[in-house]
Amino acid sequence: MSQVILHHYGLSPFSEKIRLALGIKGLSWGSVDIPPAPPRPLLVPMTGGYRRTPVLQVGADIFCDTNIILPALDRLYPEPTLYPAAFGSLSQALSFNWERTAWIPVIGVLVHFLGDLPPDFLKDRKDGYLYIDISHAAMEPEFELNVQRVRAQLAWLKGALADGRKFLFGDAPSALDLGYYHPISLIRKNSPPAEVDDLLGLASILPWYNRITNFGHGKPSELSAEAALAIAKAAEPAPVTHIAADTRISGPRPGAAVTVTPDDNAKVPVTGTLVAADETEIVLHRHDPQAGDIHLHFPCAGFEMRAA
Ligand SMILES: N[C@@H](CCC(=O)N[C@@H](CS)C(=O)NCC(=O)O)C(=O)O
Repeated sequence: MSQVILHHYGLSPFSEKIRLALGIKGLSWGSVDIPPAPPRPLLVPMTGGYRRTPVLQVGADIFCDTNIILPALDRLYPEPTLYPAAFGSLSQALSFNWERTAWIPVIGVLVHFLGDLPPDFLKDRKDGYLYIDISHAAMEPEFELNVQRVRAQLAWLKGALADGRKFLFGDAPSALDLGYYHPISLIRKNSPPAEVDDLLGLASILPWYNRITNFGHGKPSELSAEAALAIAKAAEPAPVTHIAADTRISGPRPGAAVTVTPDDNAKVPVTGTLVAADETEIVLHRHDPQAGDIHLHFPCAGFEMRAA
């Protein structure tokens, strides 16, 4: 099997979710450091324009969105699992809802502490990613409301951990622990932690938080964007054997030209030929002169597939 390659940047909390998963699984992986904002000219040939971070590459297979990256990692490297049997689906559902609900409030709390970010960065986030102004001036009037919103979500996390358990589903970490962890880490790593702990009432869950921090990131080795692209070009996409039966009775069929677009932000459509889909995953084929034949994998939740 080809080496696992993560295209990411240090400050990206969604990337941290994946780095920690690589740590839990003790994997060696190639680390391609991408800029925090486009242009990313050596990544686009592989992603077809999908613009969010992180992106996971395994040879000529490209996984877009952490909600398909983690299941893919778990399929390729099953031990230890991130989806404990009875709680795998619950983990996916709760993680999706927390990340969606909390993301903008978390950014509101973050910019309260950070102050203003560089104008170019703010413009990129407004025009190409979140479609809102996340400057300090624009977010600050909602600061207290954002604290309420985050605390309301965290109350459930605190409640779930209140009996002193190590992780949400017991003694072993799951994808849900990582999902909850990374937005909290974004705030704690970029503001005075003690102040944030008071503001968000985090004291009781710090042992859980520190346990997750301690997993680390596995064994990354730096890889250039050029080398990653060459690896994709030299590889063939893996046969799609994990999508067993497509029980969908409507929507595009394999072989159809389709677009796949995030439904929340960074709504850049990726065009390709549908290879396979079920109700959890979409696989597209694309051919690019620089990247060769590529399979792109998206989760169904949070993405819209349409006939092209
Ligand atoms: N639902 C996506 C969200 C990813 C996301 O929003 N990532 C941020 C960085 S943490 C991003 O893409 N920012 C804009 C960029 O990097 O271009 C996922 O789970 O992967």
